[in-house]
Amino acid sequence: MAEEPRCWQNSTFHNPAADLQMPPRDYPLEPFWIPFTANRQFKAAPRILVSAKDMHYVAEDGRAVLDGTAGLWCVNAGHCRERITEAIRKQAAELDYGPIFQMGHPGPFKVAERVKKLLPGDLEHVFFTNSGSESVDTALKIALAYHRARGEGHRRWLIGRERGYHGAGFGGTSVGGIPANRRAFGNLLPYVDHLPHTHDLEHNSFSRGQPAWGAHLAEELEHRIIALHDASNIAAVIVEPVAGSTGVLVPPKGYLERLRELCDKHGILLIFDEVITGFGRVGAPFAATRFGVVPDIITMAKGITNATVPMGAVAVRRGIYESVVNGAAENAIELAHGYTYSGHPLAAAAALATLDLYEEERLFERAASLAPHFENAVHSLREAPHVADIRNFGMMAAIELEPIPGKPGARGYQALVRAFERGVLVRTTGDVIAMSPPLIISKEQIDELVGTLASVLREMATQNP
Ligand code: PXG
Repeated sequence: MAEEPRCWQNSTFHNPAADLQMPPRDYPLEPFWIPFTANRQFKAAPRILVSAKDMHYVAEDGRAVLDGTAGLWCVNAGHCRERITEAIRKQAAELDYGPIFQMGHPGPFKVAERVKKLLPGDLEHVFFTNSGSESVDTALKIALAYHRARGEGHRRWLIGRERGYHGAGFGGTSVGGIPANRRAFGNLLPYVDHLPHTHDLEHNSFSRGQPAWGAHLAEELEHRIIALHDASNIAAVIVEPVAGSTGVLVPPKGYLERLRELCDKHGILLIFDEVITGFGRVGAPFAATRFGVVPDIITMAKGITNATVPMGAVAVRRGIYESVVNGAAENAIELAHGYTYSGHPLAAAAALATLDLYEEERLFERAASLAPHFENAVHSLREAPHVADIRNFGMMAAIELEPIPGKPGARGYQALVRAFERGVLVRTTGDVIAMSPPLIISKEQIDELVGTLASVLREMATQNP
């Protein structure tokens, strides 16, 4: 196969759809209940994407839209990469599906080996799922099963963090710390508590990279959580090393290291949820590598297949796998857990091609080398109207806006809509604008992304001073 040109070398984007007369929408909007979306608001003025290549989407009206969010933090190598789409096409024709309970096919074995090579320490075994949510629920179940296998079944408490996002399953929602995501769903899991989050506008606003303030908040694990529940009852602590969904909260210097020490001291498993931070987003294979803090379990998804086919994974340290597997009776199923589509052949083929692409194009290193330009660009928005904070790490950044009095989230949503109208896709959560472009973005495109936001913010200020 001829080598694909590196897409950041093609700085001019030819939009094929722009030459076409776009057909009218030939489907109704009502039947689809759109996730995590204000359905009535969206359906009144939908934003529909119909195709994509490299750094751009094409909207249904034919406009090219620069992807400032890598889809939903997942298309790390850019869109519709030939290498990956070809691998999926080929696999679909060769082995479409294979049962994965008591049977096997090559794909997931190969992917597990490749992922293992990217992992730090002795994280050596990989369990496959189909999403980040399933990865989180799997990780929590593995943590409980591990303690039980070692005769410590009393360790039942699962500790998340305020403002954490760990997906939409009952486990992830329970350890998650975003109130709006929990409110409607009753009691959720029992035996769950939360650490405080580390964001504080007074102490760490406008930090470039890791804030200097906030490591002491890790002590809350001992001072409050362990004091309350007793260390011997706690199974695991789960955190995003850099929180994504909640608006890019970067760990204070020393914070993750201290969490690791405290978990070690008390026999508590430390889980890093790297669904967003995995596969290059922070300029290294994983945030664990980047911060030099090795957790016991890492959850991942999104970038593992460049988001082409759903796949998630949970990596565990050798001792966890061995305790659970060797702790069970011979010939017994050691972990009664898994999914019909765990290690699906199409996802596995997509993952292998994606990992090849990351490696050949050195995209994790590219992310690391682009990060300073990205940092300078986003921090140039400091003087833009209504900016309350700017934070960044690797190829993740957030601009926190002051809310319009009495209308939280309205300013953020306006920014999303206006940026989209100007041909740039960003993500907003409340009044925080998040950016996480594909790692193939060029410096010029970073400037375009940030420049567009600057004019959007100025324009909005004239209407909503
Ligand atoms: N953990 C983390 C850290 C995540 O960010 C999940 C788990 C769940 O993954 P799935 O694949 O089940 O969605 C996520 C997902 C956003 C946004 O813009 C973030 C996610 C998903 C959709 C939107 O903030 N993260």
